[in-house]
Parts: sequence; C-alpha cells; structure tokens
Amino acid sequence: MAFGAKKKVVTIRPIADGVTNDWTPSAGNNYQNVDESPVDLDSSYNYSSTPGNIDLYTMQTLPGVTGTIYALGLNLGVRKTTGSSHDINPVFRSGGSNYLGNTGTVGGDFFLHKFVMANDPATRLGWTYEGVTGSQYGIRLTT
Ligand SMILES: [Ca+2]
Ligand SMILES: [Ca+2]
Repeated sequence: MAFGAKKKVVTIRPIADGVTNDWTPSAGNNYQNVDESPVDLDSSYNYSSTPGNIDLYTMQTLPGVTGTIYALGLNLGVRKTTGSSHDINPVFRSGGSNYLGNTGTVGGDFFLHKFVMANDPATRLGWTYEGVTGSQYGIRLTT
C-alpha cells in the first residue's frame, strides 16, 4: 500500500437467511432481527439456549469496492438472559464450509463483539470481492 493511499471501511448488512438458522427469531425471519443500524437491542433478536446452534445470513454485496480488501470484520451484539456465562463464536461460511473466529463471552449486559478475519479461511489468502460476496456470516452458541 502506497503512503497516503486511501482506505475505507464499508458496512454490509444481512439481506436474507443463510443455509443454517438454528436460532429462534423473536418475530419474522432471522435475518430481519439483525439488520438494523443502530442495533435495536431487545426490540428484535434471535435467541438460543442450545450449544452448537448456528445462525447464518446472506449479506449485501460490497458497494463500490475495488482494490485490496485488507480484512473482514463481523460485529455480533449479544447478551444472556439466564444462567451462567456463555460463549459465542463468529461463523464465516466460505467455500461451503463453516469456519469459526475467536471466542467471545456473553455476559448479562448487551455487548457488541467485533471480530476480524484478515484472510478468507477457505483459501487462507486475502479476501477477494467474490470471496466476501459468496460467503455467509453468523454466530454459533458455543457454550
Ligand atoms: Ca430488522
Ligand atoms: Ca435486532
């Protein structure tokens, strides 16, 4: 990257349910509960109490992106309503397989976890436009 080269962050949001929707929607389709900006907290959500449950979403295409994609971030807002602490992992579904990112802990207060995946886990190379657009993203309740 040349000195002074411009970089930008673009946001893409869920536009449809993905191939796995284990979590239960508070209303409507799962993706409709996690597509707001800003996050609407307890107004619309998906929930699960079963470790291993995965929710995946199809996202908007990347708008106006050319050149190198340096990383992909996934923001997951979560809180627990009962029991001891729980763990979640972000799920990146690329090339037809699910890959997990780092573990996040779910506490009693709402928290927006921000996960970064520098490379496409299916290719172990930097993300491409096709790789980002062709993948699905979501969450696994781990414990
Ligand atoms: Ca919504
Ligand atoms: Ca919501």
